[in-house]
Amino acid sequence: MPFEKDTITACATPPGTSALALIRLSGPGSISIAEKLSGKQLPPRSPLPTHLRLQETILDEVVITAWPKPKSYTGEDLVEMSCHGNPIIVQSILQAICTLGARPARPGEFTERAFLNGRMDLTKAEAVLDVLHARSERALRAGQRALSGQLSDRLMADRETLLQLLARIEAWIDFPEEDIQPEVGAGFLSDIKALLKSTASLLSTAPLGYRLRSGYRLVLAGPPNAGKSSLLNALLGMDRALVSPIPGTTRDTVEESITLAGFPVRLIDTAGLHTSKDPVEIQGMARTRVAMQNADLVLALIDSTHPDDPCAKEWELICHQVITVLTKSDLPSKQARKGVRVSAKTGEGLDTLQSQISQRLTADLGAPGADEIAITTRHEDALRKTTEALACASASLMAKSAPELVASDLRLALHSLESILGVGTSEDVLDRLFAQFCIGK
Ligand SMILES: Nc1nc2c(ncn2[C@@H]2O[C@H](COP(=O)(O)OP(=O)(O)OP(=O)(O)O)[C@@H](O)[C@H]2O)c(=O)[nH]1
Ligand SMILES: [Mg+2]
Repeated sequence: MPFEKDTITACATPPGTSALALIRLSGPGSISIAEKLSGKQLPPRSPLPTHLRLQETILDEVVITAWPKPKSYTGEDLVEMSCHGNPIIVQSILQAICTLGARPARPGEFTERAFLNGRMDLTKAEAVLDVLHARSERALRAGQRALSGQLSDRLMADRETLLQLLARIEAWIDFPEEDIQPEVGAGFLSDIKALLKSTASLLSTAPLGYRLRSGYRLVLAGPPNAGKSSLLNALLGMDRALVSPIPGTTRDTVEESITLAGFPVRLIDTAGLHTSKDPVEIQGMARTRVAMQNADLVLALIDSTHPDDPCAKEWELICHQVITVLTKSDLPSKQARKGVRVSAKTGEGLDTLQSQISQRLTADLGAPGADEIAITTRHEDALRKTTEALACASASLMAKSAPELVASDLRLALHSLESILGVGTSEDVLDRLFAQFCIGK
């Protein structure tokens, strides 16, 4: 059922001063409000330069485009106004629009309306979020693919197969005398197995999706004064963390993002690990250990000017993935251990280190594919349920159980699969999802 009640408005561009700002209106009153403010009739889908006036006051010189329903972003009457990017102007236009009957939009409400009006399924609405928030080229490409419908097309194809399987088994339940035995019927089991393969292949993209959205966690660990903060700053190319010759300078974790091999990478500098009775240092080191445990990769820093490191063994115990880094390579070395030699001071070895990190990253998450899709944790949960239900249906079929049992599992699989596309998705899931959007989108 189409969703259309009130008219909403918001500024779709970020707050602050800019050359232009974009104000949007959506809902039944949007075109008439814009026509009242401009005093002109708006041609459909054609930009119109005009002035906006409230009573006798000129609000701004703007360009207005009206997008009549149903072929607009939201599926409702939609108006976009480009005005000068001064927050005072933006505010006065928004106020005037609200005076004429609109209300301020909630975060994501334009996209929510697009979804509720059937302009996009839920995977595409989520892809809008991915495209807006992508922090690397690879994340952006994956988001754009989902937005263009590659994920929903795959899910729709699986849904179609499931519907056909259900129709076949229900026909057998309803007309058993016809003796259409689905377990021996053409390809019934192999269709379920093909579906299982398809959902499993989508499920396998979940770790990639998680890393593309949250970033690959790269932790810099080592004893105090090993040069962790200096290396963090050198990798970032900016002076982010405090550096000093006093051991124990960094007491808490310090995080910053960079892009490596097309991935968003979260660099996490930590408090140095050593034996200490200082309660603040003990807390800081506890955070270091948590960061190491949650890391995708740890750079284990060893000061090459020091012969030994009492905590070195701990890295191997805590971390799965370690690259040993010998720091301060510009100074004479007293270390026999092997590792990537770097100098935060001269930049020596940084290229080698970056390419080793990139190699690990690609080994962990695979090289970018031309049709790469990266599902979200919401998709992952639903796909797991789909897979479980399909596996049950397949087991029941092989055990020659009652066809009603197989049908019930297939219905469950269908229900979970459809929830990914937004069919029957509960209101609180939708609320949580759209709340992640910015206002005006
Ligand atoms: N010569 C030289 N000195 C370095 C290099 N990297 C770090 N240092 C020096 O080593 C000292 C410690 O550096 P930090 O980066 O603060 O070391 P840290 O591991 O973060 O130390 P904590 O925060 O105390 O655990 C500082 O005096 C740095 O200037 C380097 O590549 N070459
Ligand atoms: Mg430090």
